[in-house]
Amino acid sequence: KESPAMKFQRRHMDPGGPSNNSNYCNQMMRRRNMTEGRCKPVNTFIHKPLADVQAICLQGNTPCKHGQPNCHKSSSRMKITDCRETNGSQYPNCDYRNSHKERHIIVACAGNPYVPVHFDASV
Ligand code: PAX
Repeated sequence: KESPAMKFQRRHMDPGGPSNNSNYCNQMMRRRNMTEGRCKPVNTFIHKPLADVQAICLQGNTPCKHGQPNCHKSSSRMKITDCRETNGSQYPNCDYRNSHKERHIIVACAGNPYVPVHFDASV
C-alpha cells in the first residue's frame, strides 16, 4: 500500500520539471493519478530535489492552515508550479491552468522518519 510519504511524492514532487509545455498541468495531473473519480481542484508540484524538500521538516515550525501544529515553512524560496482547475473543466475532461512561481512552501510532516505528508500552502 502507498505510504503517506510516497503519496506526497506522487502528488507534489517533480524535481526535473517543469517541462516547457503549456500542457504541463493537464499531463501531470493525469499521469500522477489526480484525475480519477474527480478532478483534484488545486495541486502544487515542487521543482527541487527530494532531499531539499524533506529538509523542510527540520526548518521553521509554523501552525498549519487548519490549526494543526506539524507544519514547517521552507527557509528559502522554491520553484513550484500551481495547477488550478479551469472554470470550463468538467470531469472526466479535467483541465488545468499552469502557474509557475518561486515561493516559500509550507508542508505538514509526520512519521518516523519525520517527512512531508501534506502540502499546506505557498507564501
Ligand atoms: P491531503 O489529503 O491534504 O494530505 P495533499 O496535501 O496532497 O493531501 P490521508 O491519510 O491521506 O487522509 N496530514 C495532514 N493534512 C493536513 N494538515 C496537516 N497538518 C496534516 N498532517 C498530516 C495528505 C495526508 O496528510 C495528512 C492528511 O490527513 C492526509 O492523510 O488542501 C487540499 C489539497 O490541495 C493541495 C493540498 C491538499 O492535498 P487544503 O487546502 O484543503 O488543505 N494544495 C492546496 C496544493 O497542492 N497546493 C496549494 O496551494 C493548496 C492551497
